[in-house]
Amino acid sequence: MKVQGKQLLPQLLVALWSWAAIAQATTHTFNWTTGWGNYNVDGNYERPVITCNGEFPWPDLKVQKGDRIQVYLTNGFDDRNTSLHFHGLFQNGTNAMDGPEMVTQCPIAPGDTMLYNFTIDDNIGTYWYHSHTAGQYQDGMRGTLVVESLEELAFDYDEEVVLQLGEWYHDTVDVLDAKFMSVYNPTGAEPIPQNLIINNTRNMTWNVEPDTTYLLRIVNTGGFVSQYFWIEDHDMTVVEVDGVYVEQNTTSMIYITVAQRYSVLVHTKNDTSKNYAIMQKFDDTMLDLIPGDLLLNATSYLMYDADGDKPEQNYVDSIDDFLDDFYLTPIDKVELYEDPDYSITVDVVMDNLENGVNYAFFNNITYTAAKVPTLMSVLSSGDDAVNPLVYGTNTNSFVLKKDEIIEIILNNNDTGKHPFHLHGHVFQLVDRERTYDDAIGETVHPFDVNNHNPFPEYPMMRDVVYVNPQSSIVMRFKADNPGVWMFHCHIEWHLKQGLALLLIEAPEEMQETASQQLTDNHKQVCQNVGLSYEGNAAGNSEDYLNLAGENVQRATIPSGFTAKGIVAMTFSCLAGILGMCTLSVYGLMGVKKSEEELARDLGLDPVIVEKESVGEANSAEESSVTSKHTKTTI
Ligand SMILES: *[C@@H]1O[C@H](CO)[C@@H](O)[C@H](O)[C@H]1NC(C)=O
Ligand SMILES: *[C@@H]1O[C@H](CO)[C@@H](O)[C@H](O)[C@H]1NC(C)=O
Ligand SMILES: *[C@@H]1O[C@H](CO)[C@@H](O)[C@H](O)[C@H]1NC(C)=O
Ligand SMILES: *[C@@H]1O[C@H](CO)[C@@H](O)[C@H](O)[C@H]1NC(C)=O
Ligand SMILES: *[C@@H]1O[C@H](CO)[C@@H](O)[C@H](O)[C@H]1NC(C)=O
Ligand SMILES: *[C@@H]1O[C@H](CO)[C@@H](O)[C@H](O)[C@H]1NC(C)=O
Ligand SMILES: *[C@@H]1O[C@H](CO)[C@@H](O)[C@H](O)[C@H]1NC(C)=O
Ligand SMILES: *[C@@H]1O[C@H](CO)[C@@H](O)[C@H](O)[C@H]1NC(C)=O
Ligand SMILES: *[C@@H]1O[C@H](CO)[C@@H](O)[C@H](O)[C@H]1NC(C)=O
Ligand SMILES: *[C@@H]1O[C@H](CO)[C@@H](O)[C@H](O)[C@H]1NC(C)=O
Ligand SMILES: *[C@@H]1O[C@H](CO)[C@@H](O)[C@H](O)[C@H]1NC(C)=O
Ligand SMILES: [Cu+2]
Repeated sequence: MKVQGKQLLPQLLVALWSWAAIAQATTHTFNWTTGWGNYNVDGNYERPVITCNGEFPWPDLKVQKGDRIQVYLTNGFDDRNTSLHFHGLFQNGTNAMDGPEMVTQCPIAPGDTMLYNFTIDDNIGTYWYHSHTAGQYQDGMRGTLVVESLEELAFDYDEEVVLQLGEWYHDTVDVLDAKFMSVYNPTGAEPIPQNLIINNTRNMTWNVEPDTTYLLRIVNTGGFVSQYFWIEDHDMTVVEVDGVYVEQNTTSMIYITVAQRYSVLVHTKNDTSKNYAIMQKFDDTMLDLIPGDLLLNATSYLMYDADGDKPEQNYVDSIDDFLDDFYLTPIDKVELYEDPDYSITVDVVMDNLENGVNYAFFNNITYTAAKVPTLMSVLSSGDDAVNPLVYGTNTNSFVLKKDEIIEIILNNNDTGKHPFHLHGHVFQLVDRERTYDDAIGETVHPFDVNNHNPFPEYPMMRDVVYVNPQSSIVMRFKADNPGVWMFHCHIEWHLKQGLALLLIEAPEEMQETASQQLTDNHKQVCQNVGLSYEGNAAGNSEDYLNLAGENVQRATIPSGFTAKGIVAMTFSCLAGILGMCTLSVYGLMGVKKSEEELARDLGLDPVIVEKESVGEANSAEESSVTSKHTKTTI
């Protein structure tokens, strides 16, 4: 191709720029040790939180694209394992650095140190990091990560400010978890947080300059509830979601699920005489109960005049006017991936197993971690690596071929919203159907290939999307990143309940790639926690197709006794004859009686039990408490 004179200069500049970008790549090394400290985060209660080198909050990181990060993470706890995941980073060629325990690594034992060592080559924008073990990030083990780039952005701003949103509990996850995953909580009602927090505090003040454009990088590092976010009388122009730059879209309100990120431009006024409210509001449809003293709206302060009055809470006419991220267009305009090579359909169901505890299922499987981290099964299984059986029958593993277009059709049979996250990729959200509301008698609407919303020409891309109640979403992505990638609900309670599956992407290529091999440190972490780094899901390194002894989920409840029955009966106990009934439910699990037999033993008619329970739900509502699950499951 002939290069015209006037094109030469830009080309030279690009060449110079790439040289500069490479020359400036930096290695950032951190030594982080976990621990506990007492902090009063919301200003209402001091409680133990997870610290980094004795401090809280954890550091906010800012790096350049191309930089290397080396984190020496030392487990400073004396009674629990840990791990670290950098949310949204593709870890292209370094799957072992992704973090989820028993997926890409062994849990880090107390006293042990793991080195997370990777470069950030394919990501720009707003990210975060967090423990991927046992809900630890809800106790504070999380921070933000901004990846900047020398490449020119499609927008201008004067100043960049990070804003971390979340919800906060007064109890630690251990305490909440014991009550949550329990026969006494048969509906799987999630613990209700005490407050919404912002930048790890409440009632925050943000002093701003007039006539200034701020790039606000908003990150929801919470573990449960989505939030509405708005600033009184100030528009926000969305320019990035989850590391994907988008065509500008101006709105007065955003809706942000846990783990999502939004970068917005906010231009301040010239007039500095008035201060304005920064508002967060719980999406209270996600709460099973709304305690009378729970503040659904949290107010912070946008201060033009630091000495002026703090604004009152701001009310808006409707919270339905938030920007629907489905309609955003990535700046890169990646066309709809048509005709997927492999389509996976999963139904989300919440149900009880034999122990009476409520679990979450993709189809009929509640994710149950293998005995060997799944990545290590990939690397050690040779030709068998392409056989999903190697990864166990209870891990929901799907083997993907290199560069295929993958589609995930997710039907949500549950009455709640769920924010789903895929590791290692951003995906196109090609459809999100509306809510089907059980309160008005609507039932589950699985995705219908012959009757759905039109797919966009340039679909929205991001790494966390929510699905509406009793509805569906369809996602597509290209399998261009060999690795074992977890796809899961980012509500930590639901992840604990097993709402996860694994995508084993191009396993053969992983075996052949030098950068995908385990480091000595990686193996050491396994040895120190007493796990093997070879073998199939059952830990068998002789016969990779023999799964004898693998971890499996609890048995299903005895036939004749439906989950609905457990819920009805336990609920009626909670409402009335407390001790006796819960004991009876416990008893049943061992005895394996039918629903009818149990009812007879209890001197109850199951039909009557159900009717009574509905009555309880209604009367509960009247006393200012609403209950989503009891209304729908009975
Ligand atoms: C991290 O700790 C190691 C060993 O204690 C030490 O050699 C190193 O200098 C520390 N690095 C940083 C960046 O603090
Ligand atoms: C925020 O304000 C509430 C209500 O005045 C107060 O109870 C709480 O302690 C404050 N929290 C912080 C962190 O300032
Ligand atoms: C840490 O992980 C190991 C290996 O999976 C496990 O045996 C041990 O129970 C875990 N420790 C705790 C406290 O959960
Ligand atoms: C991190 O990985 C790079 C690339 O493999 C390697 O050169 C470097 O030595 C590693 N860092 C440490 C501290 O081992
Ligand atoms: C929130 O915290 C981050 C990190 O500490 C800080 O850089 C930022 O300025 C804070 N945001 C506001 C609005 O104060
Ligand atoms: C704000 O002030 C700047 C500089 O003083 C001026 O250029 C701009 O037009 C003003 N904007 C508005 C909305 O009045
Ligand atoms: C919270 O904000 C919404 C939206 O402005 C408003 O409708 C609602 O009344 C507020 N709730 C409380 C308890 O102030
Ligand atoms: C902005 O979002 C709205 C939906 O909230 C959508 O209708 C519109 O097409 C979007 N515009 C752009 C430029 O993305
Ligand atoms: C989800 O609901 C649909 C519609 O009722 C039903 O056909 C499907 O079997 C359900 N899926 C599961 C796993 O129960
Ligand atoms: C799920 O259902 C399939 C097909 O019915 C069956 O083969 C499989 O064993 C079931 N898995 C579990 C964990 O129950
Ligand atoms: C991973 O890197 C390869 C090139 O080495 C590239 O083709 C692919 O698109 C990358 N994948 C992601 C998810 O960035
Ligand atoms: Cu969920």
